[in-house]
Amino acid sequence: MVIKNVNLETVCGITSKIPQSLYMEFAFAGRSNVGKSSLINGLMNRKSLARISAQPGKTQTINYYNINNQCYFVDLPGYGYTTANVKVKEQWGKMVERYLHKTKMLKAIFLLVDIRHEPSANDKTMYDWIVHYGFEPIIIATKLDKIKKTQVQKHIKMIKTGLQVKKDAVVIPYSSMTKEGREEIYALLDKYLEEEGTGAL
Ligand SMILES: Nc1nc2c(ncn2[C@@H]2O[C@H](COP(=O)(O)OP(=O)(O)O)[C@@H](O)[C@H]2O)c(=O)[nH]1
Ligand SMILES: [Mg+2]
Repeated sequence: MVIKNVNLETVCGITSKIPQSLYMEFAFAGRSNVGKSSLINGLMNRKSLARISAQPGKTQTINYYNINNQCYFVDLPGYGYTTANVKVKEQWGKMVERYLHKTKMLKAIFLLVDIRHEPSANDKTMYDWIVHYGFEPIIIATKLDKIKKTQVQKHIKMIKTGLQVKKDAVVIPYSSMTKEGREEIYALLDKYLEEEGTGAL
């Protein structure tokens, strides 16, 4: 996968119209601070195009990164971590639901969860929404470098159980520090692009 050109093309606010893209979209979802911007930067090979925020929950926009005029990475707004009873009325919920409802070019969704923790109620809700809209999310277990190698399988199992994923669901452990897991994600993206006849990145 060769990423030559990346460009933050569209930023959608709460009232903006969801754009109808010319190219296939790959969306990234997850709670604030899970490492979404870090993953997107890592995939784009840019240090800080997608902002890495010290203040969780600040980004309430949907950001479209044009990749090589071949596809988009869509950075969805992050949700809170601790809310026990999720109210779909929350801003992020509205935006994410509207996106899932309106987009026509979405090919796959990556759902990020922290490899250290059991998925939260919000993670589960997000997972269920994605399934409801007809997608089987690709789970990225972030911050792989924060746990011991011997603990990885146990934590992946915990995430699968917490989200009640299908048996053959894909969970890719990833670290933005070491970039472990990146090749696996590139391979998936290339597979989708080739399926559509777009050609690998
Ligand atoms: N150790 C470690 N820290 C990470 C990793 N990914 C993100 N972080 C840190 O977690 C914080 C939140 O990351 P960010 O990408 O802004 O999360 P976002 O809110 O989901 O976009 C930042 O301080 C990052 O440096 C990772 O894989 N390993
Ligand atoms: Mg972010």
